[in-house]
Amino acid sequence: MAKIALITGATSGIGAACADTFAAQGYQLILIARRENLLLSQAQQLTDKYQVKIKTIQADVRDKENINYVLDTLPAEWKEIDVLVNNAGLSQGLDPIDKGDTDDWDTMIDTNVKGLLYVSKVVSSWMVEKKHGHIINIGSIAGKEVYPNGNVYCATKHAVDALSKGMRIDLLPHGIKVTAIHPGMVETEFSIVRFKGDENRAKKVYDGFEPLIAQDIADAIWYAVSRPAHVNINEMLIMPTAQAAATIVKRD
Ligand code: NDP
Ligand code: 8X3
Repeated sequence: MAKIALITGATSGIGAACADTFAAQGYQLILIARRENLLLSQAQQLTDKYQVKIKTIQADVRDKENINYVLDTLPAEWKEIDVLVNNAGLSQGLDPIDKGDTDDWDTMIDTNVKGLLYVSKVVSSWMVEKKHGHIINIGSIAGKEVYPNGNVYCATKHAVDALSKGMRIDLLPHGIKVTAIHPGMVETEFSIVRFKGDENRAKKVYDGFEPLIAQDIADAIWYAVSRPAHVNINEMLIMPTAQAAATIVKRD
């Protein structure tokens, strides 16, 4: 029977690259994101390319009731999830703490921390029953360092770092692996979202150096997932060669 991966935030960037990578490996996919048109076209493309079964769930990970509902009502055979990739996340704004928008703070905390928890609670309970599974949490260099104006986004990613360690401890008795993947700068829709659609400002973030691409992170995730049963990759911090720390980048 094909293995199953559930990927949140699958319509763009790292999540979309993961969907392609897991489908290429023959996994059945459950893909969650808010933009239904993208989910549907992506599922069609992957089905055509790899002939794998895909279930799309148009949902917002912040909506606890709905997340519980859509996961609980999955057919039993789709609850046999081998890999959960907690990828849905975002940054909004880049302002000093006294000038930040509290709605942006709520969005980041609700998505990056609480959304990850809502999905993890349900899926980890199924993994505990089976005594099998692997949870991949997408953290960030922003979960290892704090940079100017990154305040709340960095706090959410520090929370993902702590939660990954906590999950690893709590799920240890059940043989469930937990891996945190911490990327540096990856060129995706991330900066466009951070700067609320300002594509010129977003593009400048990656000017003068070669950033990571989403596939670099999908490759790292696949490396972690494809280790033998007795090996767990606790975490990986993956940077562009031109980036030494959150704010130290060698630009041409
Ligand atoms: P993208 O903006 O390209 O992708 C983000 C994905 O998350 C989209 O598919 C989006 O889909 C989904 N998403 C956002 N909010 C929600 C929500 N409330 N419910 C469900 N899905 C949601 O960015 P990346 O691929 O770069 O980001 C993926 C992860 O990687 C994030 O957790 C980010 O913090 C992290 N990261 C990114 C880095 C970078 O430099 N790009 C570096 C380090 C970490 P939709 O809009 O359809 O819901
Ligand atoms: C995204 C990386 O440092 O650009 O998590 O905020 S950073």
